[in-house]
Amino acid sequence: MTILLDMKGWDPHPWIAAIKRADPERQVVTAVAQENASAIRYAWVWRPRTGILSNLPNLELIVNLGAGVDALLADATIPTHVPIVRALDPNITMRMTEWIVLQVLYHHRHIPAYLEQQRQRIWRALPQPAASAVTVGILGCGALGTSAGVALRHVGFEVIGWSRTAKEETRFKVFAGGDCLPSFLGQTDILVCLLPLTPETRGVLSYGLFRQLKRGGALAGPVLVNAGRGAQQIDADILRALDDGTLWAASLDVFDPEPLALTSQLWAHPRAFVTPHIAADSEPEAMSGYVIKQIRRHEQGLPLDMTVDRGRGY
Ligand code: NDP
Ligand code: OXD
Repeated sequence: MTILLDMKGWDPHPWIAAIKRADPERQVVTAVAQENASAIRYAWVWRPRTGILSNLPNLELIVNLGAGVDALLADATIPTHVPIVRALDPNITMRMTEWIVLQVLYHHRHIPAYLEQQRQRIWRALPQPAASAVTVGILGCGALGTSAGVALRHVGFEVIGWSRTAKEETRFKVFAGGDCLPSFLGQTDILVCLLPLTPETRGVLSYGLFRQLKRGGALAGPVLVNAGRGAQQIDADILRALDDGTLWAASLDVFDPEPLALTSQLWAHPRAFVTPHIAADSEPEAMSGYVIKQIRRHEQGLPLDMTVDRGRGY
């Protein structure tokens, strides 16, 4: 019942230690060799090396150690008969909710302007609308979008969402499908993107979309918050929209490619706020405990949470 751990850009040691604490009997390897290939039953991966999962004869489950599976599914060699689950534990969900609420409040409460005023020793109150006068529209109402939306409602914002399929029960109004997108955008003051990256969502955050956001709302203009994936946004369109007033401000955690190029004008734009893909990090201790529980469920023949639908791409 060996676990293969393969993570691009992450130190495996805290993960190995956390797995050992959660399940001391479990063997963990970080490379595939002739003598261990047949013992590997589980692969825990984050952006795995291309081809590493292709020759494991007894692989039963692939665990993606983050919410987004775009990098994993981009590897055409991953075995098609092995189920994939996303390791989406409450820890990562709450981290994302923190980041989204922080960004929405950052713009709503004029933090960039007050930081500038503080630097200049200016004591001046800016007009402050109530949260209830502002509508946050969330693109992608899955696990993360729903959690963030519920938290924003508690703070007092109006919240609406957009998803691919219609929902029977939702905690806030959710528009479904492309036909409803204009009506969703036309009501949105602050646009939050928590979509997975798929062929349909690539490049969705474009100038044409920004122009459909609500005008004349309680804020100085529409705001974009993106923590989905960088390839969903067209950076040149964001800069153009910020410069001509189509967007008032933007908070961006994801870029394509990452890290964001040193030459990008987004770094220095006065109304762009950039973070280095840290909205919701996967934390080894919390996530290993969660994944080990999933594996035990699998070993007892019980259904798994958060299985990935390869056809949909998320
Ligand atoms: P889920 O799979 O739970 O939810 C995805 C949502 O997007 C669903 O509501 C889905 O609709 C909707 N959706 C997908 N495709 C479309 C489409 N073409 N049109 C309209 N709606 C669509 O994902 P999560 O909430 O768990 O995660 C979302 C993304 O957040 C991840 O894929 C990842 O890219 C990103 N992320 C970023 C992190 C960071 O640190 N910046 C950390 C973690 C995740 P439906 O409900 O109908 O299926
Ligand atoms: C994720 C991420 O998808 O951190 O979990 O981007």
